[in-house]
Order: sequence, then structure tokens, then C-alpha cells
Amino acid sequence: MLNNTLPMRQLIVLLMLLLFLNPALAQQGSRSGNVTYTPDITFTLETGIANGKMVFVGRAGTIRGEINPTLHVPENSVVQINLINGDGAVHDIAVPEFGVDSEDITGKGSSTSVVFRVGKSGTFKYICSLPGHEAAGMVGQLVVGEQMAQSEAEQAPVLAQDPNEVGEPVGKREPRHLTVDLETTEIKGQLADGSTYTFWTFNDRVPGPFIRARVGDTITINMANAEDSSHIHSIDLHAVTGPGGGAAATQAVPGESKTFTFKALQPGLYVYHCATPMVAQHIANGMYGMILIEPEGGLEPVDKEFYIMQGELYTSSPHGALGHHQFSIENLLEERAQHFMFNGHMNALTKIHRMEAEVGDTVRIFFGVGGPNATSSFHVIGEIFDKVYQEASLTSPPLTDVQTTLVPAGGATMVEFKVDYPGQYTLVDHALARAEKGLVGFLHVTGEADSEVFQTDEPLSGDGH
Ligand SMILES: [Cu+2]
Repeated sequence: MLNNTLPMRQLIVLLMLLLFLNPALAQQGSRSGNVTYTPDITFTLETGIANGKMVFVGRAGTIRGEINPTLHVPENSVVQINLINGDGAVHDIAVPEFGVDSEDITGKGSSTSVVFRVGKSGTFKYICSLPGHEAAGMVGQLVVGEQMAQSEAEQAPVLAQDPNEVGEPVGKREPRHLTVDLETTEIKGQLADGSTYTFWTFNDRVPGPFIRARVGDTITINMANAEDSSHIHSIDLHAVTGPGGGAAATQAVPGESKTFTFKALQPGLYVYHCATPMVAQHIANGMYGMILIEPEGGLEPVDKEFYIMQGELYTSSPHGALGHHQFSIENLLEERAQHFMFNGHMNALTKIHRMEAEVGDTVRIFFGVGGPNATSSFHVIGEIFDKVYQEASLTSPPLTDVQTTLVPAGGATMVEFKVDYPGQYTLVDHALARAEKGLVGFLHVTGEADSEVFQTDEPLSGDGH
């Protein structure tokens, strides 16, 4: 027995060693090519017949349903094209300019893909390289580079919500019945200069409209999902007491309208969002906003009010890439955001919309996090919050003299501060890597500089000086 056991042990150790070494060997092998290709952008095409011609049809994303779609890609990006055989004939996908030619695919449902780097800008063709197929209609354009992408992005609508759109304060009025009409839409809009994203919205804005009511109001929400939507949408308002915050009653297929009515039982500043699976995707794509339920008698009047929401986007191309950014489910699930933004656009609060106040004004910011995942460390550079209504509780006494306040995903805060000195004040999430991914806003303060508050030897550049 003993004699048998020893060699067995040695054998096991040897086997384990081999297992241990093997992956290392394999890894070394794959490193022999000095580039690891992970695509920056992916397209899926399907072969088919349209108007009596052989064609490629876009399968997903913005090219879905398009015949021989033009594929826009940033310069020097790694592109993946998947091809699915939709008609049963023999086909392939080739981009001759980049020496790309896939294997042939035969039989309906078979597929292949090619991955390549586009090393130069310009307009190139992609084709099926089987004899006669290009002539029969299987040809489309691959557009590489900035200028095309930029001019195309400029034509896309700006969906960034105006932070000045805060509605009418309720004042001292009695409770009443209000009706709010919302439409859910899916539109390709500007993400930054030279880039676009297909946002999902309430009323074509990110965030959706600021809804303002008072405690005791009865509110009817009419939610219509646009005819040309591709997905079911809904709304869950955190101000609602009832099933799903409204989501149970509002799941609407494209072209459908849903309605429900609720009573605002508790004051507060509440987030609303789409609550249709995958909820995180619907929220990331822009389906969030806020509803303010003012206490009886209304909030204290202030000089300036602003409506700001933070969100993050998960795309297959990196922050800063030009052209159309596509949603990446992998990055969403890994919580690896490529972009962070206030009010639905990289430039929403820096170039597109202007937030202004005068020295001596009291400023109130309704600040919420759509998310879907990141918590905000909300901060205004060069200012101190006089009051923070923590977690947007309007019935608790506010914190006073606060530098940075935490705002959870799906939560909000209300902050107030008097502006004492002119200049450009920068709004950030103090997790400052996010500023590098687009999360910046400006508050412009004009008026007289009081040297008791602040003084320098040399004049400052910027607003109000
Ligand atoms: Cu939705």
C-alpha cells in the first residue's frame, strides 16, 4: 500500500504543476502578436434581400433596420463587424482598404465577425466579396474620422435640460389637482462636441421636466410612450405612495398611453425614473428627473433656483471619442462609466445653458442623482453651502456650513447659499476623476467685488472682474 501511494502523490503533484504552468504557456503564446484587440465599436449586420437586391441590414443600435448602413467610426479605433446570414446564401464581409476579409458563411443563422483597426480617416467601402455580390447590392460605407462625425453630431438635437427650468413656486395656495403629461422617447442627441448618443428621455430632455407640487396635491400622471420607441417604458416617482411608485400602472409599449393618480402625502425633493427592465439601462440612457413636493406654505423664497441632475453613461467607446457612442451592457454591469454628466450633456452647464446670479443673491440648487450607480460628492468650488437639506428632507432642520454633501443614487439634496463675491464657481462631484469624464458645471456670479471677502495682488481673469 505504502509503495503504491508515494508514486501516486508524485504523479498528482506533477499533474498540478502541469496545470499550473499551462495557462502561463498559453498566455505567452497569445502575447506574441503585440496588440490585443478589444473593439472600441461594434456593428452587427445581417444579409438579406431588399427591393430585389442582395443587401446588408443593420441588426442593432442606431443602424437597426437600415439597408447597407453607413458605419461611422472614430479614427484609429478598433472596429468589430459581426455578420449574420439571414438569407441562406453564401456570403462574407470584407473591407478591402484595410485588408479585412472574413470566412464565408453558409446557411441561415450562421455568423462570423471581423475585428480590425482603422488606421486612417476617410470613406471606405465594406462589401460581400463573393463574385457578383457587390454588384448585386452588397456594399456600404465605412466612414472613419473626425470631420464627418463632427458635422453629423452638430446636426443632432441638444437634449440637455435647462437648469433654469424650475417651474413656479407653489407659494401659499391650497392643495389642488394637477395633471402632468409625459412622453417617453428614444432619440439620438448630442453627447459632447462631435459625438452623439441615443438617449431615452421623458419629454425629450435629460433629465426630464422638473415637476413642482405641494403636499396634499392630487397628481395625475399621463405617460405616453412614443410611437417610434423600440422599448417599453414606465415611470416610478419616489414621491408616490403606491405599487412601484407608479411603475406597476405605467408599463407602456410603443404607441401606448398609461395613467394613474396619486396624492402627495409627504413633502420632499424626489427622483423619478423609468422602471422597466433592465432598469439600470433605462436610467443610464437618461430616463430620470425630479418632482418637488413643497411643504404647506411653500419653500422660503430665494433669488435663484436651479435644477441639476447627475448621471453616468456606459459606452463601448471611451470618453472623448468622436462619432456615435453605443451603449455597453458589459460596462454597465461592471459599473465602469465612460462619461459623467450634469443635465444630459458634457457641456450642459458650461457652454449650452448658463447659470447666473448676482452678488448678494441667495441661490438654491435642487440637486439629484439619476445615476444609475454612482453616488455624488456634490461640491461647489469656492463656495460653502449655508444650508444643506440632507437627503432632500425638507421637514428636518438643515445642516449649516457644509463643504461637500453626499447624494445617493436615486436620491437628492437641496442646498442654499448666498453668493458673496463675483466669479465663476465650478460645480463638481468631488470624486474628481469624474470631472475628467465630463462632470463640470459653472455658476457665473456678477457684481461688486468686496475686498473684505477676498483679495489678490493681481486682477483675476474670468467673470465679474
Ligand atoms: Cu424606459
